Amino acid sequence: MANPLKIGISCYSSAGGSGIVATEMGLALARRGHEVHFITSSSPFRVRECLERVCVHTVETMDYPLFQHPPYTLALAVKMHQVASYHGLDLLHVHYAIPHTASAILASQMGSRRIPVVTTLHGTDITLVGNHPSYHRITRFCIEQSDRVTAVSNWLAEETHRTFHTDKRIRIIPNFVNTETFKPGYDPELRRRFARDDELIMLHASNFRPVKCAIKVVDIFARVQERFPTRLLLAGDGPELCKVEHRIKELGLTDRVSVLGAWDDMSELLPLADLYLQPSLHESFGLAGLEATSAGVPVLITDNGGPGEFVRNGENGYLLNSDDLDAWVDASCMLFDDNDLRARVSANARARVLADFADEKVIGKYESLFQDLVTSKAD
Ligand code: GMT
Repeated sequence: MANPLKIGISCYSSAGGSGIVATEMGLALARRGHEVHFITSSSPFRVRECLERVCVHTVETMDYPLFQHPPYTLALAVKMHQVASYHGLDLLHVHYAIPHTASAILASQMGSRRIPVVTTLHGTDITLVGNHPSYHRITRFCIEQSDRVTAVSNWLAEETHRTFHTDKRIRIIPNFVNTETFKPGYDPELRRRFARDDELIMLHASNFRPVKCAIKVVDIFARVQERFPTRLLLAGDGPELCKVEHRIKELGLTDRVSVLGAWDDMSELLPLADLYLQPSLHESFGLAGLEATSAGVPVLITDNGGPGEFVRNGENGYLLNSDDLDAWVDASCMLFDDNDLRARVSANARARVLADFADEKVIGKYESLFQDLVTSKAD
């Protein structure tokens, strides 16, 4: 390692792709010898153990009768500035532009020493929230003011340039996965909790927001299970889950679908699946799909967005139009009909992740970006 850095990381600490990327990256950077300070509303959910060189600083907001909502963005800026000053941080790395970048820019300007700010764009901060009139100008400003901006896919970088009419340089650093944690192989007892040995398993995991189109998963499953003895597992929780449950009942599928709620350890669940489905309207990358791929599970995923940057259609998974349910049913049945094809896609999936998306490789790209930034500021 060239030079150990002191890095402040802010992210959403509940379950969610951006929080997972931020947390796993922070923990990996600490293992590489850097000092990592998470500055978040609560302890990030994957920071389970007490690790050397990792510190969690939680932001407290003060409520007051005049406030409709306590101003978290300001309290976060103050905490960032406090941690940066006391611990001598080299940089602030914020995940998800809204509101983390705004807080970081404020914190950066509060003291006598300007702290460099790196923003990582994850997806909905650009495609669903940042482009809303309430946030568009501030998001553009934040992107422009960041010392470095990264996006998790080429697609997201292009969307950002288009949406914000900016020519700010955006570096692409894709999602990554710990290939030792997410790997093929499962506990047969766990599998038997959900399916008989002669049954196949389809799986979907998400935060059940409208963009994930989880109801389509149920509709696809309903047709596939007419042809193959199959079970469906749904992991995660969110606003659309009650509609999904309603659809399961409407179709008379309650005995064949397990609604699991938030599942803590996806690395034990994913390898149980014979097929993973993610028919989102769009995905900037599709981290859950990448984790499934790493576990050697064939993935059917939306063709709208970044998934095409890790899935080669027909080789290590399938890219499908979210609205074309026939295509999802046909691809599922084709894979269930042909064990050799399924085994080939599964092997290709794992190989592609090992080659290009293993955490060590990708985190090295963030590390180089940080080192270059800190060196350039010291010049
Ligand atoms: O997918 C979500 O709704 C959660 C969101 C987040 O920021 O937590 O995920 C986004 O970031 C992930 C990590 O970079 C990407 O893999 C997901 O594709 C992206 N979600 C969308 O673009 C819808």
